[in-house]
Amino acid sequence: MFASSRYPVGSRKLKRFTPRFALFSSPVAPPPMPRALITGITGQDGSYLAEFLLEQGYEVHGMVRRASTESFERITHLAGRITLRQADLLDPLSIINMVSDVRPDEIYNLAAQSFVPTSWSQPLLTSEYTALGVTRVLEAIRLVDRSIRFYQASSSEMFGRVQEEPQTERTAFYPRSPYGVSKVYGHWITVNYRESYDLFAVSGILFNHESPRRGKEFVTRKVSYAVARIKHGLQDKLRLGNLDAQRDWGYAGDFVRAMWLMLKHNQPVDYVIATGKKHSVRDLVQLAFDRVGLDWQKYVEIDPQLLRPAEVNHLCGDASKARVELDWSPRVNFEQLVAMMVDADMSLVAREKAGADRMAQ
Ligand code: NAP
Ligand code: G4F
Repeated sequence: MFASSRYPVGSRKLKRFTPRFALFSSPVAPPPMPRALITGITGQDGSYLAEFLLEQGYEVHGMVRRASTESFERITHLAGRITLRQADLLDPLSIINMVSDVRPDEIYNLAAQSFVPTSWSQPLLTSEYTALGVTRVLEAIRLVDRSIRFYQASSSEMFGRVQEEPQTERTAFYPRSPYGVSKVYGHWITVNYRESYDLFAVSGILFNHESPRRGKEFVTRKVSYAVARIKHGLQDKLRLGNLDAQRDWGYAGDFVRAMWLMLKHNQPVDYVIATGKKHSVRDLVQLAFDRVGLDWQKYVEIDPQLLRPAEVNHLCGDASKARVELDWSPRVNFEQLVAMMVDADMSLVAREKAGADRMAQ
């Protein structure tokens, strides 16, 4: 069914990608642009993926939810090049209408409640977005057009209390948070719709990936932003939780390329995407403070309130299958990533400080 063609034989996709012959002038008209719909386009990954797909010649549509204040900072620079559609993961009809209007070739389902600690304070909302939200998008595909290719943003958090080291596509899941449990549901419902309805639906099991666009509540960005503020004299302490936790941290720009490669592949297959190297939060902190010439031990304090009810102590992925079958490998290493984030926050804080100084005058 999904064999060698870019899209399933006999599907609307094949027609979209087959060059059509013009009547008179040029012998071959260019193929129509492939069309992608990204849920979660305002998030870290959504913004990088939108940029990447535009570079690949896609027409890009993004789902945004209604809010009294817009949170479009990560995609402002793409204004005029992408189309935003209002819908919500909680509202099935809004998703069906959006998919029906856009008629995408590919859907990347990135929208979720993605912050692990919030999943303990809002477990039901987390399951609504992060678990059931996936079924709502899959149902829209099933009802509107089964030839749409679907990417689900699965997570290494599903491995939780890890059952083997490193983790591969065959490692058993043991989630440790309501977020992780919700992602396991999203993962298996994607597999189930692939097997039940013959959808081209794949799940990318992505390990932690970061960037200067990462939300400031996640540990990498919390550290890089605090380092910049301390260096600029705006803050004197950084409070953190578990310094011993270890993660396999990669660069978000590298990881969104893997999402696209999965949907371009000739078979719908799930992949682990990771760098294969793990570092502790302590390593992260030390590197980040070193970058600006400060001794981290003078500034970091442990706040027991930031410890989690159930911790994922260490994660490290083996992405060999993606390397062999998708020709994917990361280009940015951990040291480069930390340097990139600290440097970006040093510039950001300098601009914020200059703005505050101007306001004070
Ligand atoms: P993020 O920055 O937190 O972005 C989440 C996105 O989801 C935002 O655009 C948010 O919109 C949207 N969203 C949340 N609830 C929604 C709802 N009810 N309706 C519509 N949109 C909603 O996350 P990210 O880091 O880019 O991650 C993208 C996806 O990959 C997530 O599913 C995450 O769980 C998963 N993942 C991330 C990593 C990682 O290390 N980054 C690793 C594995 C898996 P607003 O702007 O309106 O809030
Ligand atoms: O940066 P984090 O909050 O990311 P976490 O929990 O690993 O989740 C991220 O990666 C997942 C992939 O595995 C995604 F699915 C998920 O959506 C998200 O993007 O925490 C990383 C580690 C944890 O062990 C945490 O306990 O850092 C530790 N940590 C120590 N002090 C802290 C802090 N984390 C945060 N957020 N804040 C702290 O002060």
